[in-house]
Amino acid sequence: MIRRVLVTGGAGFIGSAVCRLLVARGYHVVCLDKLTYAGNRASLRDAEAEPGFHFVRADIADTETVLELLRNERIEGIMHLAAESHVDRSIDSPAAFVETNVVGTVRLLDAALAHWRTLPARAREHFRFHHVSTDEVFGDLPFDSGVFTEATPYAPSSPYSASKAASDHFVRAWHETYGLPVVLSNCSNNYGPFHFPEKLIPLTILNALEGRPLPVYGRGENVRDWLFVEDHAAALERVLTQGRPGETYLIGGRAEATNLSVVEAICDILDRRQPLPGMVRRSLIGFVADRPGHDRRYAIDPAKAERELGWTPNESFASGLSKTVDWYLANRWWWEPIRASNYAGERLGRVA
Ligand code: NAD
Ligand code: TDX
Repeated sequence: MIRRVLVTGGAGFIGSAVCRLLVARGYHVVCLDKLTYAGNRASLRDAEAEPGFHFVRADIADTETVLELLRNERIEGIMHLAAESHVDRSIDSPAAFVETNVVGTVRLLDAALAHWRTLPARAREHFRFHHVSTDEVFGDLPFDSGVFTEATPYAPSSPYSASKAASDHFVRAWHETYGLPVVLSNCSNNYGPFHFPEKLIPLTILNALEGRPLPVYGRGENVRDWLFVEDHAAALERVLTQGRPGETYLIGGRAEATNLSVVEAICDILDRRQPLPGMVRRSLIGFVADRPGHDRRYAIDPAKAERELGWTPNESFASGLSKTVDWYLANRWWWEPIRASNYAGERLGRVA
């Protein structure tokens, strides 16, 4: 049984949800994070209050430091979430995505393999390297048909998704070539508390709250498949503990929505919670130049995860979105410093 887990990228959006969940379930959690612009110890405030939690600031590419940590902490499972995660930033500066998502993952695999090889036979059998990946590796679906399954061929469109595709391949290669017991999961778009406000949902919530313009790329017709972050974290624990070595699991909430409908829904929730005098927030919506290489539609068939892991989400998109808006309204302490000094909401990812 895995009880001692290293979570990389644990100060990020999904990683912090994973740390909170694992600590609450009694795991010993070591969080390793470089604290890039997207990493934030404030997101770990609750986890840090628990005795079973330990934070280390380090780069996944620092093989020696990671190996020492794996040995000293007697790690039994690695959940690898550290990454550059924003598609628009990958259009502006792709090199950082190769550095962390590809090279960093390979260096982390090296450390994991060196640690795993020194374990006794039984511990080797139970050890897992879990790579947390994205449905974007499968590329672009037509608007009117098709879903991603574990058998869908890789066809990434953006520098971000190309880097995640490459890291998936390296993780699988470490299983096939060296026997490292890996599991992979590819998830659809997450949303929820502690989401960095460069992504569509938190950016829209904060801009709409402040009565600022709401930029919708193209005509807002692109479709994403949304999953509440705590449902994803619960799925990840199951992949780690019940997933079969060498297997991939697709995770998603069967909740497709066009970007325009998501932005409109946020406007309507905020108009009910905090009306702006004399205006409806939908009037803030503006169509702006499209994202280059913008995938039209993502949609996950999560049947394998449901069947083999017994996982289903708790939140519908409507209930999760409403909870998320309420969280941003109640947690200015978390996002006001980010908006003031880290990222104020300017457009990213336009090709000149
Ligand atoms: P995020 O950008 O919020 O967090 C990433 C974290 O990784 C940050 O804390 C950052 O400081 C850390 N990090 C970055 N480079 C590092 C390095 N070299 N060494 C150590 N730490 C480093 O990302 P997120 O949205 O929480 O995504 C987490 C993972 O889940 C990523 O691998 C992403 O590809 C994947 N994923 C995300 C989504 C989504 O909708 N957000 C969906 C599917 C999969
Ligand atoms: O201002 C915006 N206006 C807009 O219309 C922004 C920031 C985005 N969009 C569109 C682009 C996408 O179609 O909204 C959709 C969602 O965009 P993002 O929030 O940037 O997410 P996406 O590109 O879909 O990628 C996310 O989900 C998959 C995460 O950032 C990835 O890390 C994850 O792998």
